[in-house]
Amino acid sequence: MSNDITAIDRHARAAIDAAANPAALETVRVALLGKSGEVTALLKSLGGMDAEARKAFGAAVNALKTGLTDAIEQRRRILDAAALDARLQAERIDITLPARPTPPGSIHPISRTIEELTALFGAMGFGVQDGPDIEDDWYNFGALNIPPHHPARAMMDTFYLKAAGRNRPMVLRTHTSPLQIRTMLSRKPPIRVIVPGRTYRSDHDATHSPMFHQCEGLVIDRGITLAHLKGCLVDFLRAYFEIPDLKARFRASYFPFTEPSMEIDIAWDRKTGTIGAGSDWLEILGSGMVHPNVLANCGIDPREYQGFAFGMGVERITMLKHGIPDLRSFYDSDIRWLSHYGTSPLAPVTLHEGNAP
Ligand code: 2NL
Repeated sequence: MSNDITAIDRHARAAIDAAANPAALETVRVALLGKSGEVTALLKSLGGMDAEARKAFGAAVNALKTGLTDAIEQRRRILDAAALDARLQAERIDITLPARPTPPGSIHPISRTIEELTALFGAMGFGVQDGPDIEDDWYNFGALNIPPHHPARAMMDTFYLKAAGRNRPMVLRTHTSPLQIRTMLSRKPPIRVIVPGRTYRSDHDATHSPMFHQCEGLVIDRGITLAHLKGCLVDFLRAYFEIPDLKARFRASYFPFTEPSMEIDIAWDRKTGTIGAGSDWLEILGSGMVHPNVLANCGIDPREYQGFAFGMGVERITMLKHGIPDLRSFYDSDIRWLSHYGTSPLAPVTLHEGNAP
């Protein structure tokens, strides 16, 4: 009988080593240790033996069983690792494959101008503020010293929205000023911010769009004067238009939220269209010293703090810089127009010239 065991052990181990894959190994395991397996049959035969024989033979059969179980387990680990290796090889992804070419995109001129304004004013210490397009009419009009009878408040100029649970309507902001109000209410001076963004007026023709973009700016500190306003805005215009000796003039004007108020014009030549010099003038910026009422409305004491503010149309300064003739083309999404006037997303904004070459 012990010869049997040695023989079974030998051929069983040969069969285990010969199993080429987990399924073949399982077949070998069932043939040895399954319900009607060879080793199982030996174990069953123990029942018919006398106690003496059973003791010696039983120990040998159990040792055989344990030895083969271990051998099968060891073989299974080798086969599983080989199977995993084979799968990893087969499923390997070649990450060196070059990407499929995509058509080049470009930055919309409005976005590009806003990037330039951010860089140019950023270099002068201004941060950028944004906020909601739908405003409370106090932030859009009241806080700005715009009286109730002012024409800007009329239905023909402003989009009003019914708002659930409010007795006053909301408005689509008609300028970006409400964000400067919010800035003054939420921060202590010194304040230096620009607010570029979408604005809305009930107006639509060749030179007006119901949605357009403005960029306003605000500086509040002790001892701010008109000289700061002039220096800051002339520097800005020369950098933006890339004309170091650009001629500008300040012309008295009126806004409810500034006192005194000025329009800033830049020189140009009506005949040649050149900007920066010439005997004609282009209106480009509105500006002024922040009205004491506006400061007081925002909890800032006008006897302690002064400031200047300005506003410009983003479409307008973009049209002038790039010679874009029609306002409506900004919103047409014409891919040919976009690839002509758009800027490469990889071209960095530089401080002295706005656009890199
Ligand atoms: C224009 C004129 C301007 C301002 C905007 C402003 C904002 C606050 C206080 C005082 Cl919170 N002023 N903004 C001031 C002067 C002119 O814009 O022609 N925009 C296109």
